[in-house]
Amino acid sequence: MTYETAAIEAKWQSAWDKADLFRAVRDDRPKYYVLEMFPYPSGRIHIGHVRNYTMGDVIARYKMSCGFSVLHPMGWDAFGMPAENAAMASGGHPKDWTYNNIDVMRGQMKPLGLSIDWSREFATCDPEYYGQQQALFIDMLDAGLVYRKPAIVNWDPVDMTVLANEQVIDGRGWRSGAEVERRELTQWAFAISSMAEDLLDSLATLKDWPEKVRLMQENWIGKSRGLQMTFAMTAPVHGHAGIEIYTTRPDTLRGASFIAIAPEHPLAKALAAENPDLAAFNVDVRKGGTTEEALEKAEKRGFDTGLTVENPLGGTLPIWVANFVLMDYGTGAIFGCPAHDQRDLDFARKYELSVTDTFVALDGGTPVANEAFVPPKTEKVRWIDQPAGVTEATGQEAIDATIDWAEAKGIGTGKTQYRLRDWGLSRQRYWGCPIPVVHCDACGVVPEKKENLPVVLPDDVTFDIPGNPLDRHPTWRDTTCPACGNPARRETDTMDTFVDSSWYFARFTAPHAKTPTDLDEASYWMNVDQYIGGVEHAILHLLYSRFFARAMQKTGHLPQGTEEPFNALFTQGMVTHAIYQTKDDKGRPVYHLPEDVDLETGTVRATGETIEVIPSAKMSKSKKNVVDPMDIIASYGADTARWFVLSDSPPERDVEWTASGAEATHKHLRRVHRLAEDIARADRSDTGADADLARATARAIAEVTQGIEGFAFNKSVAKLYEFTNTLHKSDASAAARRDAMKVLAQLMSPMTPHLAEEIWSMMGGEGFVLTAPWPVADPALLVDDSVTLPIQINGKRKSEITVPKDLPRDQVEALVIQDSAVLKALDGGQPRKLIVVPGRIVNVVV
Ligand code: ANZ
Ligand code: ZN
Repeated sequence: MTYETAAIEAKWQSAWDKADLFRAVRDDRPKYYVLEMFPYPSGRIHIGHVRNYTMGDVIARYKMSCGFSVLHPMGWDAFGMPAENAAMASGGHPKDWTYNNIDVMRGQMKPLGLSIDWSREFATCDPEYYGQQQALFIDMLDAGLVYRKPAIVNWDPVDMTVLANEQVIDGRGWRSGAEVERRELTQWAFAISSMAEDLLDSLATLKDWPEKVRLMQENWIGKSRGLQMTFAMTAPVHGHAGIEIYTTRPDTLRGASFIAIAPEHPLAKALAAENPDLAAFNVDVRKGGTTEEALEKAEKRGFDTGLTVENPLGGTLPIWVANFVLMDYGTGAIFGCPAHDQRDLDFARKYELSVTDTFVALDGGTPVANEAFVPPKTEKVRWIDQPAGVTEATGQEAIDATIDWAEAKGIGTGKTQYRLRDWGLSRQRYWGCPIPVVHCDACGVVPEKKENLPVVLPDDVTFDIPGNPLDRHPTWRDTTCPACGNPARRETDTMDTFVDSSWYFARFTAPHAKTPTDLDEASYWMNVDQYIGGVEHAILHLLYSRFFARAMQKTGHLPQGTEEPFNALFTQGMVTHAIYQTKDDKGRPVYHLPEDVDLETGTVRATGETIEVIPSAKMSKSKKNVVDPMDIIASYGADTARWFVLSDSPPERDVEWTASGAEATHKHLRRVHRLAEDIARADRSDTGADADLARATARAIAEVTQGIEGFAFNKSVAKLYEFTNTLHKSDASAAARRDAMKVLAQLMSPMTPHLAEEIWSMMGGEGFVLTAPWPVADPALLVDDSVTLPIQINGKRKSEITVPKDLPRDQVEALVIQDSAVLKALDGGQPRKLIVVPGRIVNVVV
């Protein structure tokens, strides 16, 4: 028989299904919950998915073999813009587009032979799921964890619609091309910043998370200690007697040359009411979108109010309205310090404001013109007329001293501040979870009654005109008030799709419960023991999930001990592929499909042009370097695809897909298959090599296991190659080789489960290789590597001793004093000195 991948893989997949091996059941085994970040149903699975799910599958299968009751679920992060965009482009319905894609992708995932409990599958756009999300929302509303507040959104003035950040391209609406404006709307927000401190402190407990992810979260939460300080107005205006600013660099106070307030600052608004120029300025500078990037890039612009504040260090400072000051951070007002802040310097140069240094480097180095120099926090510098009186001090010392000084003078207070803002969740879109509240003229905002959930999205909507179709759907939008029964209006905003993915891991523990979770099930299965996904989710998704776990505890939907829902996190690298390119006559790159180039000659087959190879690039359709996992499965089988994505590179790094690598992988698996057939037929008597093979087997078990446990699958794969070679060359007895082959099948089973089952059955293994207990290496067989140490007595070589290589020093010593030559020299006494140089020599002084 040859290695018929299609037949073998289909056979074992249906056998697993029939035996219902992947259903997560509660029993007396310890539990293990492994989860890969669930996919967005974009249309087809890509090779990156294959790598992600294969890694999860290795862990899941390994843990099953180790005797755990494993939960390994899969679902679909199914709401979001692309479905609406597709509907707008092709006239279809987002729901059809989404569920069709799910069917296609599920169909592509099944042939991979993943050990998924499909009975728990759900899509976040299933009313059963989002109805429970609505219930959770209402409970969070009761608990004060979600509230309404004014927020700034991107407004497309031509399409008359709110845009998501990703729909703003270079400051313009993606469809209309119109310059985007910032508008203030009342929006729902989750009170995530109220948990900032806990979300920060608790990062330290996440020992099995990548350091870089913890650091990214820490920076995102952005704790800083600064000074909140009031500058008295020279003359009060509109009831404003002073301007309160927030600074993280109070040490630079002496360099303050102006005050800048946000266009949305109450004083700016009050002044704009009677100053049309300022009103126009305030509107104008809010064009171009709300993204941090847009704000960062925008040119610094200001409006001089003509007003001033008193500077506590003497004189006055002018008050400007500036586009780079944000209303929702700190106090919405700053003092500008051009010498030490680049933004302030650009601003000061533009509007001819003064620039005053507050320190010089100890070596007397002079500041660079037009380049702001932030005082180093940890290095000493010499301060000039520092208000708190410091002379030579680090930035941090000067900051602390200035805060004390301001507090003593009664003009400010030290304040800890977080960069983390509350999470605005309202989206003016159709394809999302409806926010389950009703607006009533008499009662205000009223949550929908739980028995009326889910608030289901209406199907009869059109996407031919811009805006949110829910807004123009009267029979859905118009309803009655759950409190008073009078006519009322449904909230037409839907939830940010990040909400859907912030608690799905908890829902998997009881996917059909009539409440968001079933506490009993959640207590059993939570936490996720191993979470695996892309580093692109290192900040928002993980932070939101950590917030939701806490919120679900507060609202009684998760038990204690789940506030950090992911015990261990692994972020995997990408699968890359070379780009093959030539240049056209204008020097622009032209990309070629792999099948159109001849790699031996390095030319384009059709034209003979020489290609340039850009190695290991991110796959992209436009660069023609995408490999379709379905093609690989069709030509080589799933096991080849699985084995390849695990080999060559550590899982956290990128792995480059190459046709030759795939070919070599397949050849290897075919060889293993043939070897198994040979061994199954073999009937040889003992040759004496059995002990060597047993030792090689023990070492393979130990190293493959270590590789899996330590997320170094590439090392496990490398060891399996080596062990296969050993087995191939071995002239041990038929029985010994059969035993070794069975172990090889077991060790390969997490990576190439179909081939492993096939071999297991060829070897007469009982049941499934998956359910056979994971092999254990005999420790005695692991310490076979021995060394021979010469023994010197009083400097002369008198004897030698052979010991296992890793034998601890004290055990070597114990053996040395029993050596006959040593016993003789000691003559019943104790050695004066006994020195073991591990692996080298033993010196005895008598
Ligand atoms: C004076 C100063 C001098 C500042 C200097 C920086 C450097 P982090 O550290 O990221 O929290 N700031 C405060 N509120 C702001 C707002 N609403 N919009 C825009 N900028 C604002 O940032 C804190 C610093 O950002 C503050 O410290 C303030 O500028 C500015 F050499 O005050 B600083
Ligand atoms: Zn009412």
